[in-house]
Amino acid sequence: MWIGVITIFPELVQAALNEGVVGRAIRSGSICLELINPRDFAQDSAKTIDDRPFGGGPGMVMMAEPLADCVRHARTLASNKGTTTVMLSPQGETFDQSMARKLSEIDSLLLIAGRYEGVDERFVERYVDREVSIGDYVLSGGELPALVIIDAVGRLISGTLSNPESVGTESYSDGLLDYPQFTRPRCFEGSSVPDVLLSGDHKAIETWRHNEAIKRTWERRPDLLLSRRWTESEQAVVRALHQTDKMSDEPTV
Ligand code: 4GS
Repeated sequence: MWIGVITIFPELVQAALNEGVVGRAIRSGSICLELINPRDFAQDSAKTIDDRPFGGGPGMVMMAEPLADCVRHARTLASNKGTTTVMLSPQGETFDQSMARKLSEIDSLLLIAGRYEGVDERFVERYVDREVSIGDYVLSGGELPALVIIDAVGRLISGTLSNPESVGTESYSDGLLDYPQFTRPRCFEGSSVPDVLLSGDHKAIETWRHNEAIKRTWERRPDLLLSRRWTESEQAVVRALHQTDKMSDEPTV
């Protein structure tokens, strides 16, 4: 997969992508990463890429022309087919695991990380396919959101994870939070590992983990469960939760 990032801080983006699973994917060639700096496309000797907003107000706005030149250049670098151009902004659709899955299937992705108060809307209208937000808060730049997308998408690309099975069993992949994990030692500060995990009974372990995942999801993120059809085991676990101790802890949604 080809991934381009348009940013005035390419060193910031590069530094984060030298490490870990995605760093390895870049070194191995599963991901081809290209960083493009709008300053290189500025039209004056001062390399200006921002200007004051028409209509007044605080802060600066990124100019349309250097960004447009940047995108046109980036598209010549991207491999063959059409590039999907995504701009990171709080005005976009909220990023989630299902969007990550869909983006991981495309051939080439161009991410635009803005700075300042915003980006000239005429550039957005003409060059951006979709705006994506990583959450309802305001950051100082689109670089961290771009890195979030690259990380979530990059680890799904084939040849990236050494154990492809772990993609399928983790949080959100089936709409549930993860079950609790334990490793050695068996006893830590007086607290021991649940017996079932030491039983060697693989079927019992699988059932326990699935039930724990449902419990956690119901207690911590009821919205995730309520937004989908419930399986038999989900209904049973939630019913049992209510019958035992904590009717008072029932989430209010
Ligand atoms: C986000 C966000 C963001 C908005 C960038 C103000 C600098 C900043 N981008 N998800 N200008 N949240 N962008 O806060 O994507």
